[in-house]
Amino acid sequence: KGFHVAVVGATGAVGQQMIQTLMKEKFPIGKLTLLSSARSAGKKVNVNGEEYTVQEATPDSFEGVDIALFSAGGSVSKELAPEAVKRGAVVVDNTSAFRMETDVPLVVPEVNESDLYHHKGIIANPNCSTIQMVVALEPIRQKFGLKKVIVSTYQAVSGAGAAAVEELMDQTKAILNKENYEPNILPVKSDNKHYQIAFNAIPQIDKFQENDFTFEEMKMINETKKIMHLPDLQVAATCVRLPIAVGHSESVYFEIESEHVTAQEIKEVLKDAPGVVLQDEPENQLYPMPADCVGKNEVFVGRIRKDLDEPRGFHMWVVSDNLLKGAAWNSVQIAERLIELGLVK
Ligand code: 11C
Repeated sequence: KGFHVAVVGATGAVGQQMIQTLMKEKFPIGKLTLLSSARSAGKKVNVNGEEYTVQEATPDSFEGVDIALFSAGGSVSKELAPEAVKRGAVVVDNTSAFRMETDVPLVVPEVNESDLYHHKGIIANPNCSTIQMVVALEPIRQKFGLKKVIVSTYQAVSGAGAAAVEELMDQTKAILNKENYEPNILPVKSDNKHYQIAFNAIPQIDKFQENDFTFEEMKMINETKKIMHLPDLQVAATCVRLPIAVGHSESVYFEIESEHVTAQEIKEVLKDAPGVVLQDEPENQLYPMPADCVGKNEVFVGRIRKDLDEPRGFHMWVVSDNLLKGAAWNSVQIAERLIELGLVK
């Protein structure tokens, strides 16, 4: 049978990719319902040549829905995900609303698929920059153990939504044309100050927390420990926004438990790891770059080197399409796994 699938946030950067991914993956859809906040309701969306009118999401929108993919912001999820569950739907939520709740599994299928068995209606999809990092780290942990991770990110503006991509494009044109412009979205729409992103690097993604890390950095730290079931893992992150439309990159330093492991052994593990494409041939200048990963589901890893001082330390470069593996594809993949494991009614 086909499933009744609802996409909440259907007009957003991630929602659009969710619809395309459902189609590309030939997801077993019996009925598709496209929902949004009141602001975007009424917009038309074309799906495989068929025009859908996006409806305002209300509790009753979820009557008869089997699987609901949410990506319309944390407050929409907080209000409506429990309503969807009450009406019998399984929710895959792409916001940070429920990620750290103990009875909500936070899932990256390549890493902790078995956590799906404990779901109580809501499954959280992790933050994009966390997902691509744990896909690369988990196979290394399985073989060699993992003690410490220090990551610096180089993140695309689409992580902040479609309007941020528009801001980058408009600003770039304005600067090239020597025209005036007023930044008003990045780094964080609701924060006090806004800065130029074109031809710049902004070391702030999401709001600052009391400990002077940003919320994006704390998401990478806390979500990594939860997904990998390593509460004592040492993790630190610095998250930076760059003038790139799509594709997050990360410089990851990690320390393993085992000694005497070579960079070649790390490469061997990643070569066969699920969801990973190894692109690491310095002699041929082969390494991952965001421009090459747009539209692809995998996580690309390269620049693997052993640290010159720390015998258990390594460096690697990890790139992925933040809207696909970082969001839409990971959500659809969770939904596919739920069906295959018999966890959707
Ligand atoms: C960004 N990582 O690049 C953020 C976007 O918690 O799902 C994803 C926010 C989230 O701005």
